Amino acid sequence: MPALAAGFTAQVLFGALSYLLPVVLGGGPAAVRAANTEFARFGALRITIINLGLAICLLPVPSWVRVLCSGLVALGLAAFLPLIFRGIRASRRAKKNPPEPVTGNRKAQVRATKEERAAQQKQENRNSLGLAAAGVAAVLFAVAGGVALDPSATTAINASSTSAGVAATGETTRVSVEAKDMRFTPASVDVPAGNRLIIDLKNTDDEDVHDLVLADGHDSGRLAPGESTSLDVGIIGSDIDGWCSIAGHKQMGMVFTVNATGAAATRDAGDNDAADGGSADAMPGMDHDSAQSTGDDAANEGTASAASGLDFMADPGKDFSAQDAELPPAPGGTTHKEIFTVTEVEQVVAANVRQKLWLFNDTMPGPTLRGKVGDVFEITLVNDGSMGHSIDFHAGELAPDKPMRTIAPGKSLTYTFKATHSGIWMYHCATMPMSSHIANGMFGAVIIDPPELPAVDKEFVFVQSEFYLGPQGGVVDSEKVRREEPDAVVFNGFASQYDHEPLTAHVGERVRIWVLNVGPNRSSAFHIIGGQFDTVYKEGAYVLRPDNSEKGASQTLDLEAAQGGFVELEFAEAGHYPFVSHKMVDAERGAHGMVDVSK
Ligand SMILES: [Cu+2]
Repeated sequence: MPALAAGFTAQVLFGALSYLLPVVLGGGPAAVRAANTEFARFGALRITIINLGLAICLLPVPSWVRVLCSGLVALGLAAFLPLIFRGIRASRRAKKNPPEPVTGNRKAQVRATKEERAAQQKQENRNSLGLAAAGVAAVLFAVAGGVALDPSATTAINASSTSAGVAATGETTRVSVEAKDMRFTPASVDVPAGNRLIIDLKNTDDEDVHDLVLADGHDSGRLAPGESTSLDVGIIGSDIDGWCSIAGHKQMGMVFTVNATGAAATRDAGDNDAADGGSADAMPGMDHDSAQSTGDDAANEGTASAASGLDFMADPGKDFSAQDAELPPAPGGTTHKEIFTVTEVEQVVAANVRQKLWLFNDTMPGPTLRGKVGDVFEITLVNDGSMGHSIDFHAGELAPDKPMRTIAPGKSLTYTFKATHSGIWMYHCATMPMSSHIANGMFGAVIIDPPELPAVDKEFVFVQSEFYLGPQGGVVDSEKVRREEPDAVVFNGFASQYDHEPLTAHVGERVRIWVLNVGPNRSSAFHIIGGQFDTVYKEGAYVLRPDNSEKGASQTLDLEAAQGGFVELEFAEAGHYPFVSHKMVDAERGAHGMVDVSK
């Protein structure tokens, strides 16, 4: 800053000198003009270089650019000194040899001189323009040279939003940060305002993918387990919030704070921590605003939720076909081998609503497995996703350590379990945060028939789950999951799908309906309007059998998250029988379907 002030002062001083000196030297108009000609030599070039150079030095430019530009400015100023001597010499020479006296036709001569001067002026203007252009070119050359000397420093220019008004100190703060177990360690860094910050980030997690996104738009990109990168944040002028943008990781507490220390430091605009007198320390679940960064959360933030397009009555279109709810009998054999491939695919989840789901074998719910007590299931899990995933089968009893471990993208594992008990069992991704992984589609059912399960005319299976919609085409909104505010509650992965494509049955047929509630947060109250259940099996036991001595029946199968069972009934007459979760708000947001019963 003092150098800049000196530069401007020198310029003003030299400017004044160039006008005063010729007058002081005297010697008539010719002498003054002669001195002026010398003082103005390369004037446009010098003025352009000095002023443009000084202006660039004022910007938050890389230090090499500042060095080269200030060098140019100094040269421009220094060039005036020899011109002063040349001016004095020219003035003296003009005084010694005064112009010849005026003779002949004075009028004609004056006219000729005027024309000459006009032509001369035109030429001078043209020269000045060329010189000014040369000055601009010289400064641009210095800037390019400065950037070439230190290319990484240009990010400092990008970071001007956070460094605005803070003079660069020329110092660099460098910090090593580890990403592991839903935490950044350390979770914050103190940076003297004006310092450049470089974060050396390493993902030391065994299997999960992480990144670091800052509120000012800096983004490390996704790091696979063991991978590392350096994030040049540029000049730090104020505090910056950061977080891992993999869906749900921020909600798990994976947040990071850059604390700008020193008098010049201010909180980021829009962050009221300081105003509230609260702590600016990183806290799980704190809110961040950013529309610039990338990643799951960023893709969700600043964009309208796809929930605004929800219309449970809307026709899903002629291409729509409902998920097959009919359940085939258990296949023969006692060993069931399956490959479950985790994919991340965009699918329609309600009329006009698309989400990027995380799925087992591209379906929501995942494949329904069925067997008998004592059967062995050998599942190969392949992670074709972009982050860590895993699987947990409630149908097996085993130590979760190895089979339920999270595997990185591209990895696979084999999960073998023996079905020791009957029931309709949930399976789901067990990678943190499970709420988001389940809500985004990673669940399914394993049905183990109770021994002597009577044959029926028709079996259906419904898996109830909740949608917490991100933007159109985006992933689950983990904030809504945390607040337990689902946008839709659905059977078999699509809102109200069996209203659009009703299931069918005949009067007098015995119908068994298996229901699994995977949540992740809400309970279910399965009810068929116009029907009564004479058989209820819930969580491993018959609650009700036909022809019981009490002559009792049941209206609702109540299921907490991760509970399941089945009901049986016969429809009394032909008609349209809606089925719902009798938690009415859920029935009104997608947990609703229809059975068309005919004779
Ligand atoms: Cu998962």
